[in-house]
Amino acid sequence: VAYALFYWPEIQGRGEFVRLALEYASAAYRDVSREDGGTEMARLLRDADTPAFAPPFLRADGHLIGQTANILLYLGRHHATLAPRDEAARLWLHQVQLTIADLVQEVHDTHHPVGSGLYYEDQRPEAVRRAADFRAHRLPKFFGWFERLLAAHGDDAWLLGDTPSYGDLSLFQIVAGLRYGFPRAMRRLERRHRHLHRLHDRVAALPSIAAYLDSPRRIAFNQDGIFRHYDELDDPG
Ligand SMILES: N[C@@H](CCC(=O)N[C@@H](CS)C(=O)NCC(=O)O)C(=O)O
Repeated sequence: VAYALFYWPEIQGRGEFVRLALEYASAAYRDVSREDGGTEMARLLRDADTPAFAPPFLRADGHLIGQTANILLYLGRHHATLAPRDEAARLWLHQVQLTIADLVQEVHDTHHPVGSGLYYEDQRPEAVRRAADFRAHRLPKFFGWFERLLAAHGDDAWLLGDTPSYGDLSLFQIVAGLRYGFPRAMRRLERRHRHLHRLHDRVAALPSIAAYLDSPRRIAFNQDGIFRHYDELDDPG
């Protein structure tokens, strides 16, 4: 097996952006913590020469690579299906991916605005305020930007134009996660970002992705992940 992915075994989380890329590339990989419950991941976080600060991280060809966008940059270099060869296009894709990582952090902060180590129930009033601002200002700003990038290539194009890249897979995951977490806000936004919403459905229909989503390897969204559904954080019903 070429790759070993280390990530929390019970959630999609940030690891899902890597899983989607590995699945789309039809790469052989082990999702190690789902086999051993996290023992080896804990050991590597403690003892590795280049320890990740936090999962996900990937072991590949003697490297131990952390940071989701960094892992995707690496995979893109080794799988032509995931990223273009051209340096300018690769850097642009990486830039988009880093921006997706910023959005993921802001999604996380809607339910944990005060402290990641605190229970949601202990920061609920702050979460309600943070989520309202996220829905009103931040989410439309990120989505407006993604929509502009997609629309620039016309209908039924991909982020970089003619062929999908790991960036499209990540945008799929963003839309899927936010539909789970903020169903009412997402319905409100759908008409304004039709390329982005259609991209979600087109990625879900890619044969290798469709097969993955249908398999037991795809963990269901749940209330321990980054995308969570708390009704009071969504648009008022
Ligand atoms: N910027 C990093 C963030 C990694 C991260 O925050 N991982 C979470 C799980 S999704 C974690 O385990 N965090 C533990 C911590 O920050 O102490 C990435 O994109 O990979």
